[in-house]
Amino acid sequence: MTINILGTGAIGSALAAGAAKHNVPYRVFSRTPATAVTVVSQQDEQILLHTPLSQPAKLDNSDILILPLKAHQIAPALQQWQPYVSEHTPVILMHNGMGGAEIARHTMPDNPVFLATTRMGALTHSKNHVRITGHGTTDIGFIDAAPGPLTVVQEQVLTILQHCLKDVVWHSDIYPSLWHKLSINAVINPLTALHDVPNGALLSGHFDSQIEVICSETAAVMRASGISADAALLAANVRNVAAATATNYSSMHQDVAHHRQTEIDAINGYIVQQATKKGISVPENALLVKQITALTQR
Ligand code: KPL
Repeated sequence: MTINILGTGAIGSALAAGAAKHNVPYRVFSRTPATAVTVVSQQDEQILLHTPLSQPAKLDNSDILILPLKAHQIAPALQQWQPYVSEHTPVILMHNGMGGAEIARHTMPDNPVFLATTRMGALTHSKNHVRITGHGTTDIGFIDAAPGPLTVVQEQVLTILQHCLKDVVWHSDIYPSLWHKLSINAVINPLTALHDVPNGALLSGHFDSQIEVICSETAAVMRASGISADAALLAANVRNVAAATATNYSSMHQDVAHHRQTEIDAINGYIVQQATKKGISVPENALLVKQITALTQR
């Protein structure tokens, strides 16, 4: 069983380093020519990863395809890989924001698809240097929420991920975890990008009322989507994450700084889209989408 990791981003590289360390066979793929990444662990151990392959390889039932990519890279990546997987190849999506599940259902309708979100900290220092900054939990579950015992494939995917990442928790329904992560990203990512500040700056008091409004809009959409949510608790989670990552620049801040496409459509844009379907008004989220889009089109 080989794990096939798409991209050379921080989380994918951290995952590959975990595989390398625990003798799990792995391959890394990059669409653009790339040299091997070195991952520095929290104990300052240096792990040199395999050189990324630039072309997809034929996968069989026992291989796993993992996409720790940006939300907007999921559709082209799944389309590119679709001819190379068997309908039984497990596919794991790991991205900020939402919408990947719908794309996977469309592109690989028969594959076992898993959705994961991680609180592990990893930062790209230079093109081929990644540093692991914190060992947070990774939550994973199947695309279709299902209580009851795990299937053989689900058990295999969980076990292999647990070998690569220290702390992996299975959820019979992953959607509450994904929505809670989304509610944190919906505040920290656009505000830090718009105001050009690190995550900890959101604790200054200056952003309090805006944080409350974004969280109360998001909580309303979550409840309408069947996820229990309390605006004050969401805001408290945002503050905890901002405090725990105070000196970090959010991924959206970095995308804006490097003139890259942001994940705004999969984060606040997804909240607006779901709100529209449910007839809920979310003007603050809509404004953030507009402002970030304007910022990146300058
Ligand atoms: O996931 C993140 C991101 O930057 O995308 C947070 C949680 C905001 C940490 O920076």
